[in-house]
Amino acid sequence: MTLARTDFPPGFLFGAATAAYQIEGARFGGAGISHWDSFAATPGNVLNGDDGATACDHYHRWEEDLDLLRDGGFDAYRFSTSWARVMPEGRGAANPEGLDFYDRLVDGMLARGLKPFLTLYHWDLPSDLALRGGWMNPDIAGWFTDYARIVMGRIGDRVAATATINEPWCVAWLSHFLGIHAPGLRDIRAAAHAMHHVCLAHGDAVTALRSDGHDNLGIVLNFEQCGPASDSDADRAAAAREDAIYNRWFIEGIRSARYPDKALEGLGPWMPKGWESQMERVAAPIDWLGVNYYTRRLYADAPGALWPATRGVEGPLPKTAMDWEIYPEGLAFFLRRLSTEQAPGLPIYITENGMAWDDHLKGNRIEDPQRIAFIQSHLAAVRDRIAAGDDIRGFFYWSLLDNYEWSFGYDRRFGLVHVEPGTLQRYPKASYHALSKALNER
Ligand code: PNW
Repeated sequence: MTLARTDFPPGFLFGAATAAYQIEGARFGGAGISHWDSFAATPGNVLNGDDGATACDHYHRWEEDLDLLRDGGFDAYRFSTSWARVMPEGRGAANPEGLDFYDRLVDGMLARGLKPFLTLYHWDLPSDLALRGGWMNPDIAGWFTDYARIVMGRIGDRVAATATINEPWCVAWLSHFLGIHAPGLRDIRAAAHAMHHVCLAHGDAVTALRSDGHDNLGIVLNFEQCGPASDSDADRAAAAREDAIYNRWFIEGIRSARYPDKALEGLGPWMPKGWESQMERVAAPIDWLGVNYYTRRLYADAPGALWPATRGVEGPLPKTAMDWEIYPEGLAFFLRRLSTEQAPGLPIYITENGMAWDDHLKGNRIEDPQRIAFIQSHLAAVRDRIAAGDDIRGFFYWSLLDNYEWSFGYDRRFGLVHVEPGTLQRYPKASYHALSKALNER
């Protein structure tokens, strides 16, 4: 890696990210069942039928994992709390063992000089709430706010920054329209309701947490460049519809108290009653924005199909093991658009960026030059946007560990650190050492 810490402003934070269900292991220690437990147990939903029952066993190996971050020279760690671990039924009584775990984890970060970046919801919805309609039920705004207050009441005094929700596009659209994630629905009305309720839950939680005296509150959004499959007007319009759903709905709702008209063309008829009068709740002021960026996708018009009436088309660029095109220009595009048009003045952290690669242990080592090049090219995009004046405060690699990649199970590996199936032993990859070397140059 030719870029180093010295190419970034003083105070710029380098970190790595994980999420509870993907690494901890689930359904022990007093935790309840989440909708990912049952989704994964249903044949056909997840590659190889993998689930998060053991995952990386981080719940028992967290000290070793935090040591990896400290030894690598990282400044910060982005992690999430599991709602079902904290409140087994989603509402009502908290699980003391779960809260104690996160309390120790945060103290462990501080003891190692790592800034804790908390995400309150990274997809493991308690199953009892899913049975009540989950994100389709407007009551989720209250359920989520109560949960957020309990977590923050316990660890909010020691976290550096707090995000309400990870990737609301995935929570709402991928899960209720595309059917890829729990609860696996393909229903435009369910999706429209979830698209709004996830914004309400975010806004209400921010307002409540702020009134409890917490600060540095934000949200983590995912952005994917939506390109037209051809120069035709029809394909350009198709890409613009996807862009409105994916890259505009959430940030424009939160910053301008308005969802984009282009998305309402399709979702308007399916929205929950009275949504227009609730936009001020969505638009509660936030202190920072987390940007997750991986790739671009090309879209063609699909006339006659249900709105947004698009079809993904394979692009020409080199791809990762997810079949995602490697396209660092897209990261620069979003940083510029956010900083100049959609959210001027809002500090940005890159909260996820990384790649899956089919790397394997050879002896004790993993050579992953593709991942090193990926990190390098995306960091260069960040550096260029900082030079252009964007207020970007940090970069978190996804992910610290090879982990449970949702519908792809353990088959797709994003980690800087390999986790050997079976033994769960950790082996830092060449990319971990390269990034660590870049960070230790001062
Ligand atoms: C993000 N898509 O998920 C998540 O925040 C992580 O938990 C996940 O491991 C990581 O990216 C890598 O996938 C996404 O289909 C999952 O467009 C799917 C999509 C986007 C983001």
